[in-house]
Amino acid sequence: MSTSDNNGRPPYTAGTDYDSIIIGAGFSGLALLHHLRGIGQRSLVVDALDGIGGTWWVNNYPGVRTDSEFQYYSFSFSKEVRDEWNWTERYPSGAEVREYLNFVADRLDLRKDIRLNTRVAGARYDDAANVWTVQFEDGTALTAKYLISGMGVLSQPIWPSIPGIESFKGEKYHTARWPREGVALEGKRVGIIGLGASGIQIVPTIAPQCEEFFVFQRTPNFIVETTNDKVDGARMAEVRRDYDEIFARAAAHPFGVDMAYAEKSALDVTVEERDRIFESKWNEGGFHFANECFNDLATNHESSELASEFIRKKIREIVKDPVTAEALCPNDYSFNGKRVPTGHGYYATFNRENVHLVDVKANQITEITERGVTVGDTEYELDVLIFATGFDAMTGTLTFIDIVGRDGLVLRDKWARGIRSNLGISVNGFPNFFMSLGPTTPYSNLPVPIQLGAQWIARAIAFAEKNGIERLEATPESEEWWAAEVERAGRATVMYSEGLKAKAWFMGENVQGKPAEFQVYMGGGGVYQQFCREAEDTGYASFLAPALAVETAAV
Ligand code: N01
Repeated sequence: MSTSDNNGRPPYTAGTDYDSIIIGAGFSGLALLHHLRGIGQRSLVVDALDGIGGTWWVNNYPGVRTDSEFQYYSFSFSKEVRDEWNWTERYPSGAEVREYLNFVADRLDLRKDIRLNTRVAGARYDDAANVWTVQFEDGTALTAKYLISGMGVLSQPIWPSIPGIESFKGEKYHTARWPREGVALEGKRVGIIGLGASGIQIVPTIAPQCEEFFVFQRTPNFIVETTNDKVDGARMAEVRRDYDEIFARAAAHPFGVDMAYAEKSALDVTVEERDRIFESKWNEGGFHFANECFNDLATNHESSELASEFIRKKIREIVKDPVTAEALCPNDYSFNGKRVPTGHGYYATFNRENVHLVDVKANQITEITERGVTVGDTEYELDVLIFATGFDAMTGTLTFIDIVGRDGLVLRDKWARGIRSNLGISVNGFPNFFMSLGPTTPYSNLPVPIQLGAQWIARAIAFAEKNGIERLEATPESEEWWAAEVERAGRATVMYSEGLKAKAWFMGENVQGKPAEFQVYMGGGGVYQQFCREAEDTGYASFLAPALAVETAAV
């Protein structure tokens, strides 16, 4: 039941501290807070960190920057923010994205409803009262009718289980927990384990500072290099003028980017034409290569392999030592088998004399000692050891804490049998619990589904409040439908077989013991948004769990 207080403030849910509690003060939390305010909700954002920015606050390792171009790596909903914020680089640095998010928080006056340094221990739903109690690690608790996760998709870091990891006496860092004050690397022997999107950004950035730099590589990535041009006033003005169109195109695009659609298969052109197209998109850099060369690099194995061979050729051209070049070439899986990172001089870094690639695929790391890393008979002595070993993606933050729904059902236990949700937004057994970027939301440039998801959740809650619907909760049928669609769409791509071979995080394969299943929706952002619109158009029928469907049918 909603009431309003007598100070002219928006309505609030009687008997609770807030209407909604949002966990996470990154892109998701800010968008959710803004849009929930817009429908009159009294909301609180809580975050364990000591600053605003979520993933961009905590991943402050050297070289961190977006893999997406600035014009679609931001919100489109606020005219004030759009008019006043100036991006300075084609691929903004992590520091600039952090500043942007703080600017958003200030400009939209969000800060007063954000509580930092507040770590959630768990949350429990009380069915009789229809209230969520959020328990904090300091022993305090708050209640709300709605609980919304904006905890991020790649936020639960993984430290590998290498024997002796605790014994290392030098400095040890994870890229996702990099010290805010920075790390002095000059004159030091440095090692890095992990070469996904995080590792490949830090490697070229710190290589000039290290005395000796040992890069321990288990699985090489296909990396598409790029250039990072400055964004001037004229370019900003152009983007500002077209912002709505840019966002709309990104929202319709399978991967949430504003890019052209390739019309041809890589198999339908001559060898010369194929090379010309690959070359031109390689020169445009970053995600342009994966998205704009051909229409089947994500769906046809032969085409994906042709792209793989083109990148292998580039690696051999850039890296002077042929043995190192060969070791950097992925041969066990093909292009798109791992999330393809955008490089900033990664391959050329291996031409530096102080940089040594150590192939730990065949000859694995046997242990970490107090002095360094042992591979076979060789011990590499190090002063600093960096882990860029990734995350328990998509589900990790949600299963790390106890989220307890109806009848004591724990989300972690429910998902141990396989991820189930309706559109990655709502879970049966967890009424009035929503997820921004929940597992099985699109594999995408993320600010786009974050904004659209926050707007969708706000409209759903507004609809429920207006129509006296007390609980929004995925129906069991919708969960089975969505799980089947996620599986169908995923298996239609090369990401399925190649992702399994490459042990990609999007298959859950990077975490020991995690069942192999799609963690994201591979059917495309535009298709996903269409499903979300359909759910809305049917009065959220698939979010009204059976007992309630009857009760609300007359609304
Ligand atoms: O993590 P990853 P990430 N011995 O899981 C290695 C997003 N992101 O943090 O492949 C040796 O990709 C592991 O090796 P292998 C983006 O979506 C975005 O880099 O399992 N190596 C792999 O090389 C990205 O995809 C941005 O053989 C071990 C690495 O650790 C996602 O986050 C920037 C090992 C983990 O790579 C994750 O990226 C950063 C071991 N025992 C991240 N254990 C931007 O957009 C693990 N590895 C800018």
